[in-house]
Amino acid sequence: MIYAPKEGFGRTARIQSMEDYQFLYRKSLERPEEFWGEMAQALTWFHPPETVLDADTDQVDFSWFGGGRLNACYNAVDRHVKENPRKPAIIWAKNEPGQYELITWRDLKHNVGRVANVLKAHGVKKGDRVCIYLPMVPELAYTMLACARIGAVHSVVFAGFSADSLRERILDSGAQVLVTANEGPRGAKRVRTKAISDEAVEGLSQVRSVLVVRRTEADVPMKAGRDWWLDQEMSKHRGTCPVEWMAAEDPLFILYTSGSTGKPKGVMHTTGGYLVYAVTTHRYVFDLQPDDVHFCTADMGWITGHTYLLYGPLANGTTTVLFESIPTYPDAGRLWQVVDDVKATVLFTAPTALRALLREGDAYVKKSSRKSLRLLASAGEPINPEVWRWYHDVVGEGRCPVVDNWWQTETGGVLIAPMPGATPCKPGSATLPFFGVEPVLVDDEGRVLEGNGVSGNLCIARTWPGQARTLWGNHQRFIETYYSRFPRLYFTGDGCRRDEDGYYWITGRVDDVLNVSGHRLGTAEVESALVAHESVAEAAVVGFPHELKGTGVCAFVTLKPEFLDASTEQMMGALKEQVRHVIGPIATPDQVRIVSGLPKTRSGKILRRMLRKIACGETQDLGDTSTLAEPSVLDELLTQQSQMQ
Ligand code: 6R9
Repeated sequence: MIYAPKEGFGRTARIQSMEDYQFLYRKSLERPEEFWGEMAQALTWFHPPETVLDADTDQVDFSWFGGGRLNACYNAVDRHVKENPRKPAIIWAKNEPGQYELITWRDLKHNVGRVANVLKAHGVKKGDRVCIYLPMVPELAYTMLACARIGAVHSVVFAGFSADSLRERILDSGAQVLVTANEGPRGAKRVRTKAISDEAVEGLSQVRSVLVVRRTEADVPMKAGRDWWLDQEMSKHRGTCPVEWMAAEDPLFILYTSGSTGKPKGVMHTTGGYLVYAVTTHRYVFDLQPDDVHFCTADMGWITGHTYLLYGPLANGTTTVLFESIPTYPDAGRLWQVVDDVKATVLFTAPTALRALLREGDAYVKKSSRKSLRLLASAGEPINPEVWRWYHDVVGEGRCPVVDNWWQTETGGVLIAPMPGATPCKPGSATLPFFGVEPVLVDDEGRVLEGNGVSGNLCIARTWPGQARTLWGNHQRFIETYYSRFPRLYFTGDGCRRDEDGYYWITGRVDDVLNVSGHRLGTAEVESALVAHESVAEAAVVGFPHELKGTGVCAFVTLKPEFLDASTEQMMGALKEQVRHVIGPIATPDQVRIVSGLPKTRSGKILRRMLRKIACGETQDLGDTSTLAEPSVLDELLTQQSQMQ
C-alpha cells in the first residue's frame, strides 16, 4: 500500500510536491556547486567560502567550502541569542518523569562560554581532542559546543561503553582531557561513569585532567591534581569566551563506530561541510517550522544525537529535547508523556524502541494526547512495515507523515528519505535520495546496475558536504574501507533494492543478505514477515550453511507476553507458515528458535554476527561479546544450541 502525503500538511511544507522535489533534486545534481553554495548561506560565515568543492576522487580527498571561515558554536548558539534570547534552546527531560529544565539561548551561551574557559584553563587548545563520557545531561551539550567554540575536537563516547572501550578510544584520539559525571541515572539504574572513567584512564599519563559533572549526590573518589568538579571549575570563570574562526575543513568531531574488524574507526567530520549538511537535511527531512519542538530520542553517543539532537536543530534555531531516560521507564508510556509535556512537534526514534513499545500494547499510547505531533521519524535499522504502520496509525493517528530516513555515522546526515509534504510512502522503504545524493547499485563484480527493479550493493557516486573525510590518523584505512571494494564509489556496506518506482529499500548490511537456492533474500524481509504475525515481538534472521540450498534460513524470535504459554511445536509451525505465506516458500525458515531475548548492542542493534555464529554452530568463536547490552541472553542461546546438537 502507498501512503499519499497528508492533506493539509503539504500546504505549509517546505517541499510541497514531487515536482518541487524533482526540480531541486535535478538542480542539486546538475549544478551542485550552485546548489550547495546557496545552502551554505543558511550559516553565518566569518569569511564566506571562495570555492564550493575541490574533489580529488583518486586520492579520496574531498574539500568543501574552501576559503570559508566559520564557527559551529557561533552558528548553534550566538546568532540565536541575538534574535531570541528567551526562547528555550534545550528542554532537558530528566530521568524521573515530570522533571524538566528549560535552557534558553542566553543560558546556553553563558554556560557554553564558561565550560570553554574551563577547557582553556586546563590547557585545551585549537585542534586538541577532548573525550566526553557523559550521560544525557546539559553539560554534555555545553561541552560539545564549548569544544567547537575554541576549535577543539570532541570525541563523545556513549556512556554505556565499558572501561576498555573508553580507554581504547581515548588512546586512539590522543585526548588529554576527559569529561565525565559522578554517575548517570538511566531508568531504574545508575551508570557509574566516574568509576568506569577511573578504570579507563588508570595509569594513562596522557590524560591530564578529568572534569566531573555532579549529576547526583553520590560521592566519588577524586584524584588530587587530575580530577576536578566541573561546577566548581565553572564558577571560577565568566561566560564570555571569544570564538575561534575555523577553516571549513578543520575537524569538528571524531565519532567512533564499529567496523568489520575489531578495532573501532574514528570517523572524522569537518566544521563547514558537516554543518551545512546538518542544517540542510534537518530543514527538509523534518520539514522544519519556526515553532518546532524537536524530540530526538537518540543518545548523544551516536551520530543521530550529534546531527539531529544537537547541531542540526540548534544551528537552525530550533528547540531541542535532551532526554535522559529510556522509553520504558517507569513504563511504556514514557515517550508519549514527554511528547505531551514538552509539546513535541517532531518525534524521531529508532525501530528498536518502537518494537519494544508496540509489544506493550496500544493502551499506553492512547493514554496520551499527542496532539502537538506533526511528524514522526525513524532511523537506525530497517523498519518493518508492520511497525511502520503502527507508528503511523496508532502513534500518529494517521495524521503525521512517517519519515524513515537512511544514513550512517560516515554520512554525517540523512542520504535517503521522503520529503514529508510530498513523497508518497511505502512502509519499509526510505524512498528517494536527498538533494545532491546520487545512489548507485552495483553487483559484486562492480558493474553498475541501471534502471529500476534491481538489487545490489548500495554505493554513492559523488561526494556530499556531510561526508566523513577520513578515519582519525589513518587515511589509508578510510580508503580501504570505503573506496577499495568499488573504485571511485563510496561503498556503504548495505544491500539495497531499487523497486519499479525507483524507491530504495535497504535490505540490511550486505553480509545480512542470504542467497537461498540462488535467490536473493533480505534478512529484513523475513524478519518483517515474522513480526507481522500476531505472536511475534522481535525477530532476527541469519543464514547458515545448508546442504541443498546453499544457505538456510534460521530465525530467532521473541514472543509477545500473551503467547508465552503456547506450545513451542505449534508456534514454530505457525511461524514457518507465516513466512511461507507472506514471502513465498523460498523464504520458509529452516529453523525457528524461540528465545526470551535477542543479543543487542547498547544502541539497540541486534548482533546478527553473533547469531550467525550460533546458527552455524561456531559457538567456540563468538568474537567480541563486550558490546552486548544484556550478556545473559547469550547463555540461553548457547544452552539451546547445545541441546540441538
Ligand atoms: C544513522 C545511523 C548505519 C547503518 C546503516 C544501515 C542501518 C540506518 C536505516 C538503516 C534501514 C534506515 N540503517 N538507518 N537501515 N533503514 N532508515 O544509524 O548510523 O549507527 O552508523 O548505522 O544502520 O545498515 O548502514 P549508524
